[in-house]
Amino acid sequence: MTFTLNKIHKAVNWNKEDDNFTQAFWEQNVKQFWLPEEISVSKDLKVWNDLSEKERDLYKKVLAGLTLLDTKQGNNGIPSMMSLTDNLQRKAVLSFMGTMEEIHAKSYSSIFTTLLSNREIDDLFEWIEEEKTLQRKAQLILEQYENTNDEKSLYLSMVTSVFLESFLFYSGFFYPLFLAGQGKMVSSGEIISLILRDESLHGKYIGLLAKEKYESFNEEEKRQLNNKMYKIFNDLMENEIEYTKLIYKDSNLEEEVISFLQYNANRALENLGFEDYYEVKPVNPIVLNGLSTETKTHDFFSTKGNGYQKGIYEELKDEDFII
Ligand code: MN3
Ligand code: MN3
Repeated sequence: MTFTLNKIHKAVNWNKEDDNFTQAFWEQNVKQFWLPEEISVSKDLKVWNDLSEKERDLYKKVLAGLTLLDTKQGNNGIPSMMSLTDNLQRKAVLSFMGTMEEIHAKSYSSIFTTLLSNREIDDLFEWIEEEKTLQRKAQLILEQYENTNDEKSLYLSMVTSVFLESFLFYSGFFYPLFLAGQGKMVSSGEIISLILRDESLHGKYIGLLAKEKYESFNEEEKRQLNNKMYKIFNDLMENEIEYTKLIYKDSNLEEEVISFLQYNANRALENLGFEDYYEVKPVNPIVLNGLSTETKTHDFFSTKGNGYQKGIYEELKDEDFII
């Protein structure tokens, strides 16, 4: 058989460092690996049943919104960035992160299956499809991800990804952190903490890739990209505030969630190398308490942290076999 080789096919070589951060991020990503099956959500059932109807409704809706974001990040966000990334070690880190997005998306389902009836789960997934602010959020993100075809659009997709992971998620994280900070829904809160820790790492890594790419543009290109970035930022924030006001209505938490969003929006801009956009009010200490999970391991290259220990499963008991 004869054939003409039209390009050289390269294999990933981990024996030398392609840059001074990717291998460290690979190691940290792998070290943080976790599965929802390792956390026993059923411990939350008692507290769940004691929550009011409105509290339960809010809780399941924030998780539903997060499910949609993780689905899009795994299916569209990461692949769009991978498609234009030539460096093979970087591609591998992105691929691993994409797998974690699918694990995040699946972990919400493991919470739903423990706390909700099949009927409630079906209704919730229907709500995702019908809620306009949620659909608009997905559309705004996908408009960028699905148009990743050159270096500038790749940069803007990285920007969008950092906004999604370091800022948009936090309207959803707020409530589980708020409850867990008061000792409620602690196991589900543990899952949220693990997701949050992953997103912090992802936001940092993609932020570094974005900053490097940004430096490859000339001043005029940078100016144009800045305008586009702030347009995406403002469109997303406007919609996020509307979404927050809608799902948090009756909770008396709307204003605090919006402050929390602004606080995290500043962190997202920081990951991208930009100044704070908002003067933020202090974050609710109960939520900060839940967040401290993250700050404890903010030096990502330290321990796995928290109450989470990999490989600890609940022992099977006789009653587990009673159907
Ligand atoms: Mn995720
Ligand atoms: Mn992520």
